[in-house]
Amino acid sequence: MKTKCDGCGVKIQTTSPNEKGYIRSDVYLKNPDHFLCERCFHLQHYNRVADISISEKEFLANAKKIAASRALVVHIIDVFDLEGTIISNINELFPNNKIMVVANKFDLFLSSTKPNKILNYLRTYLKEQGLHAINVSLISAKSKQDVLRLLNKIYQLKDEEEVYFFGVTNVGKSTIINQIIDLVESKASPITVSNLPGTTLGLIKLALPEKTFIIDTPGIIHDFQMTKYLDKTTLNLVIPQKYVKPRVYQLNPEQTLFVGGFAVFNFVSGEKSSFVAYFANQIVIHRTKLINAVEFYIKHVDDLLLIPTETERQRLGKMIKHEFIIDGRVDISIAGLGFMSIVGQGKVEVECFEPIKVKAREALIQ
Ligand SMILES: Nc1nc2c(ncn2[C@@H]2O[C@H](COP(=O)(O)OP(=O)(O)OP(=O)(O)O)[C@@H](O)[C@H]2O)c(=O)[nH]1
Ligand SMILES: [Mg+2]
Repeated sequence: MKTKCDGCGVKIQTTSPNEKGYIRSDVYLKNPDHFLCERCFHLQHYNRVADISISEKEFLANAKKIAASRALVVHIIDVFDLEGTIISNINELFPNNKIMVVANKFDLFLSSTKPNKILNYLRTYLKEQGLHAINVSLISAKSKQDVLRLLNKIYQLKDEEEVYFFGVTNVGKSTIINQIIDLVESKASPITVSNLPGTTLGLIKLALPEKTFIIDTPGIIHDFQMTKYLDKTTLNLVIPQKYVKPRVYQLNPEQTLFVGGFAVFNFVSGEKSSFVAYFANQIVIHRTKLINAVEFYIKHVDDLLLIPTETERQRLGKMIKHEFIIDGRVDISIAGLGFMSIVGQGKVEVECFEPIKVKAREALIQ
């Protein structure tokens, strides 16, 4: 008899409806070979969910298990949210494993974006983070061709039967595996996929031809990623599903750009500069005069700026300022949300909620 949910890999139980893995015993007994836990059933059928996720302890326990093997580790990251999704100590977690990095969600960029340029950028970026990978790939889980290319690479690189997909929540691990299930015409049930942090809860093993097993793992939720603090309705607006339209502003000094109610970019002083916003299309970008910015935020945080909601803002806590001196091209990224690409000169102050990582980096899109 199977004891793990097909959708998220959690060990099932029939006694505590509010704990993870719950399934009604009559539902389980009806079809004990193929079933979903209540949480996955709700996610897959009604797009609703109970708030359950894995702890750091469980995440580390999974990592330990992988580290004890010689399996290939495929570290999936989100190319749109590099700062939020790179696990920079991955080599320490897996000192004896081959590590391959896969940057997913390339479809979020304009189709004119050159993959080779992004790949070169990523290689340098990963090195700077102290991350050593035997291969770096750029894909979109939505493209069958990309996933097929990835699968071939995995077969080429792996030494053992088992291959682990590892990464923070929401980078698309399960989506890629579902695409593989489709490509190899496997009879395996599709894995649950959602915008919510912490969708996969246990290890899910997929058998592939030539004695190969891909294992999906639950992602950790970083404290410094915006998505950790948001409810489902907001997450649906904030996690881009389709390509992100770059929004371009020429800013004079003493002007401000609001990124919804999430962040405020104050262009304090300098030369007229270009600000290109790469955030989900549904997030309002609004320009005001710097002198009016505080008043504007207070007045419009719940109507024009709309998100995050008041409850989410309470969770996020107070806002703090980060100061950047710009001279040329630079991106300022907000973990879990997106980035502002700036070309110009001057002083920029970014206000954002205290727990969220706000960082300057070399421009990704040149
Ligand atoms: N645009 C775009 N969205 C993607 C892609 N891959 C995944 N997504 C979306 O990203 C969200 C998260 O996908 P999942 O596959 O559930 O992510 P995960 O890494 O398995 O997350 P956990 O199970 O929580 O660790 C979903 O809304 C997917 O539709 C992609 O290549 N492009
Ligand atoms: Mg998953």
